Amino acid sequence: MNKHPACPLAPGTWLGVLGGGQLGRMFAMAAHRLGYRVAVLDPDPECPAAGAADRLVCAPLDDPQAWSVMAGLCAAVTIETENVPAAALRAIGQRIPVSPDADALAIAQDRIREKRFLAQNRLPHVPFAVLSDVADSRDPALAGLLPAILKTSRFGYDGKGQQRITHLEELSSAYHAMGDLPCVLEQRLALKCELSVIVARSASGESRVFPIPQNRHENGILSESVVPAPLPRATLAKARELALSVALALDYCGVLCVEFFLLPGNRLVVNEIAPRPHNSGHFTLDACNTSQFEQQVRVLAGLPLGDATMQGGAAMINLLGDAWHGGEPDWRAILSQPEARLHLYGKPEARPGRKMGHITFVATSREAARRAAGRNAVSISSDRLSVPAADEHGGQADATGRARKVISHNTAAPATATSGRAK
Ligand code: AIR
Repeated sequence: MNKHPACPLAPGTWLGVLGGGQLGRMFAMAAHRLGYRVAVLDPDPECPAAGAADRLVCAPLDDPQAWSVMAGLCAAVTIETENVPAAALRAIGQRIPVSPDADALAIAQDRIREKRFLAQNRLPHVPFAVLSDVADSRDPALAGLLPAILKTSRFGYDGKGQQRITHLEELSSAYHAMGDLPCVLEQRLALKCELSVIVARSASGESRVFPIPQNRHENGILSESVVPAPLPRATLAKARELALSVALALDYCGVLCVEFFLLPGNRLVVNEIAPRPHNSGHFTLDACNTSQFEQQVRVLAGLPLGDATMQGGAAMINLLGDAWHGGEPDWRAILSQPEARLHLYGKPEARPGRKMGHITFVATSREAARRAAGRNAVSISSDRLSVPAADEHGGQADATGRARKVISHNTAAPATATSGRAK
């Protein structure tokens, strides 16, 4: 496989990204800063990355003709979601360098393969069982894993495709409700906290690890990351070591996030692996010398990795679509805070639980950053945001006159276990 440019790609060269969500948008912005041109493959003409890219190849992610267009236009291609078929990277990788490679994506996008990979490489993981058909769900031996979370093997993220299981009798109907698709049953563990380690690794095996955030989730969706995680040095060192072992075992090239659960006794287990920049790494945009997206560009373009350190501390808060229930929030209070860096993704449709943007509070210490975030919590909370007049469709026209569609809040959304989060 064509893995890596022999020498750095010159500015002006086209870099491609498969997927056009917010992660693709931030990749495009970082690539532009270094002088590259960017092509995005996404089926949605209004996807967040479309406005930040030089060219949108508007087609489904599984369209082989579109893969061919990307391979013809770009000098190297990366991804921004694991819902890209591994076959896309395999096909494009025959012609130009891709990162990550198709094998790493195939493992990280499929919970069954991911768990088996961790087990085979003796990396600590959550006890699990694979359910390939409904007969498996009736196996009495599964009682040993309960209480547990049933997760679809593919295509789940932000708490989607997950269900809590307390009694064995619930399992068959839950399996059926998940579409009779291959699943993993994961034991629900008592967690002290969650943390994530973001690693950038070049084709030559050089790596940089970012400061480690501690993450808090609500309803299966990341709500806050605080950096550096307030944990013992030895625990952070162990998390770094394990994340680098994951990257090495995958022979990974690109940016990778390894999410961990911290258990009582400060024991770490890998929750999951994301083969791309990660929401919990958004603080790197404002707080680190090099962001996770710039590292993604650097690896793809064959440039040296950047310095991943930060001074002081940061707290990142996600802005979900719920905050738009009365129309576009009034950002003036946030923008007047010196510690706050507001990022909005330009999504035309605000759905409950949908990631619309984030705010990073950057300060001289983690505590100061948290205090600044706390001070702003009132203005961030959806109840307290000022509500401009809505247009006749229930949406609100933004400054460009484009109506933003606001989908009503579904209060009946099921809660997801802390340990049963997104893929
Ligand atoms: N994403 C990818 N995996 C997990 C997440 N959150 C990002 C990618 C993807 C976007 O979320 O950038 O394209 C999809 O967001 P949405 O709101 O359209 O579901």
